Amino acid sequence: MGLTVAEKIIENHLVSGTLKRGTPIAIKIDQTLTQDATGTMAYLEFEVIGLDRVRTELSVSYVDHNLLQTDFRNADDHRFLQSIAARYGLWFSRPGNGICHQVHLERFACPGKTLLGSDSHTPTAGGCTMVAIGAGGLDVAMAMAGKPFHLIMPKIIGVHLTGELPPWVSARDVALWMLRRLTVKGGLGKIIEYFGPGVKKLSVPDRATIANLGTEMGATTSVFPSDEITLAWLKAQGRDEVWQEILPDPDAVYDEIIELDLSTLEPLAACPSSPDNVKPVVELEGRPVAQVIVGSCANSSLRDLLVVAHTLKGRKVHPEVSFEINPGSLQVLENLDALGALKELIHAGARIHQSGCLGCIGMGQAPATGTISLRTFTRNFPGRSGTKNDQVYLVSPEVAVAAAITGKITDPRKLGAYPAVDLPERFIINDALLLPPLPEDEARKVEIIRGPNIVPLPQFDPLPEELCCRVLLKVGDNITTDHIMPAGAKILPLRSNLPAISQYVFAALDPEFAQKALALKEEGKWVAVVGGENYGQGSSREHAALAPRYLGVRAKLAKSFARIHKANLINFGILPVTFVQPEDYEKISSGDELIFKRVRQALEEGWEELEIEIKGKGTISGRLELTERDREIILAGSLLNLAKEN
Ligand code: MIC
Ligand code: SF4
Repeated sequence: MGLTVAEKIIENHLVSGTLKRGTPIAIKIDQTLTQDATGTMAYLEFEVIGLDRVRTELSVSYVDHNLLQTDFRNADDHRFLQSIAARYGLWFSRPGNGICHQVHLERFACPGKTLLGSDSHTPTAGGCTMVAIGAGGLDVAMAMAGKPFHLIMPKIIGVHLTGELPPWVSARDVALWMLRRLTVKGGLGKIIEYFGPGVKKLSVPDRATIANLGTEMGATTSVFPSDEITLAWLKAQGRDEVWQEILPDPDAVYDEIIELDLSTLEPLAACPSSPDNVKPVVELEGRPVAQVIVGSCANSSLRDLLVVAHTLKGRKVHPEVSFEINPGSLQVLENLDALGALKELIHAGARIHQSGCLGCIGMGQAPATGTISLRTFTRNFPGRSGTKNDQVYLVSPEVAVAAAITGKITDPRKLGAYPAVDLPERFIINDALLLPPLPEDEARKVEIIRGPNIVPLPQFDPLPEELCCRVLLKVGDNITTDHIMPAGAKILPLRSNLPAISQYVFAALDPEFAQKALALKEEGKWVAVVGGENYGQGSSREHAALAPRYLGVRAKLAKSFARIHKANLINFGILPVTFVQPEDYEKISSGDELIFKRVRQALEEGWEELEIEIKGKGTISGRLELTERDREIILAGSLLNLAKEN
């Protein structure tokens, strides 16, 4: 039987297990990436593991998320990260060099390799045929230590692409079409693999946009084949020596096939406030827009900014619109300039920002009250922009620029001729802000620089025989990690300071959550949180597990969990339990006391279900969907404890 592209790469990296769907596997990780907001914690964890140097083929530490430097704290984090990279043999991408996923695609992505990144959009590199997976910082720290990555072998959805995108329709619309079909949880436990003649019509940055947004479907990763288009991209990056052809076998078998004729697509938009709330732009036309931003790891490549610049030629930004450009990387910015397109943007009235995540993670660029913001970003979860009751629409660069010109949501097909965009055969490559790893003897002499905001990790104790927890919060479906552990300009500087950041856990849902949890902790009591479907979707931030654990959260009971968040809960010894009978969700209220009976024994003996007493209300059954390794981690109290025991 033939293999798909994803199967070929996974098979080549299997350390344990087989390609049998739904079974635990471990894969060798060739490359890792971290970004500053998750990186500080990941390197504190790597230090606890106690190795002298990273044991991957390549590891990169990027600074892209928090560039504001409103006080000493971010600058301290950046210096810490730079000294860590020098000490342990990593590449270091300095602030201003660009968003990790865009820079990785340009400088390091390599067909056929595996990549583990402490950022949920790591699958972007699937556009260059990597099996690239987002994970918590601790999993990435373990991979840097040369340990395999553990996951459940996903199903593979094949998306058969035919036809060609019409004018004014682009890769974003492919992803939005997929999001409408799969929803934010349809990719759970799945890899999305694109194949068929339509693939040839998509450049690597287009493929990367589509792979990037697979994260919003909950997919483990998304993958494209490696063909002559991939070769052209690598040549343009001066890296064609890493190219190899990787195509699906003609008799490859997908677990499910979705047919998509690209020529039938139209401009789409994800409406407030979920990436899967997708509608055709024609249905939204005329709504007034106050802000438009082109940027983020999904849509800020040279192609994206060229389309915008050329469309603006001879036009001006509408007086009611703040039109902002966040270039994906320094390389994008420099090439844009060399092609004369930066001038077009500036002349039309665009505000040019430095390369980085910026408003995508709420670091500035918050929209005005009650106004619509159109963004080529990845997520429009409520409040993520930094403004309460925000109205963020996720769109293609084409739809974005149309609104920047007209001041309202506009079908870009009304703008006339679609500008031709030719990518250079060879990009201007400038690695001025990319520092290579130091040789071992020099690296050993490097001193790690630690500012006062960098606080070492606490110890977490093993699981008790029986868990008695107070339910401090009950939430609904699709709760995001932005709800659990918000980001933004106020909170992001605290990512390397666990006691401080813990104060903001669930801040928007219950501002007193942290206080109440700490008070219970003082009394020696644990806390539980109850959730609905797809609990913990979104970011890979392990702080959404680590900070609650610090506050004494020991169990989460939900209808279902998002993949990365569940792994993070396990890594920090929080028990993820699902309802055997989903209707039991109704039986629990905030304030109830839950007793997870004989929980140690349940984990030690591999039980699939355990009894949960709701004090004064009766007993329900909880499901333990955990591998043997997951059980060992939870019993030990955290993955770090287990690693030390072994
Ligand atoms: C995001 O887009 O939510 C982030 C910020 O990139 C996160 C990582 C983080 O919280 O630091 C992600 O997607 O994993
Ligand atoms: Fe940065 Fe936004 Fe991409 Fe996250 S989604 S990595 S915040 S650009």
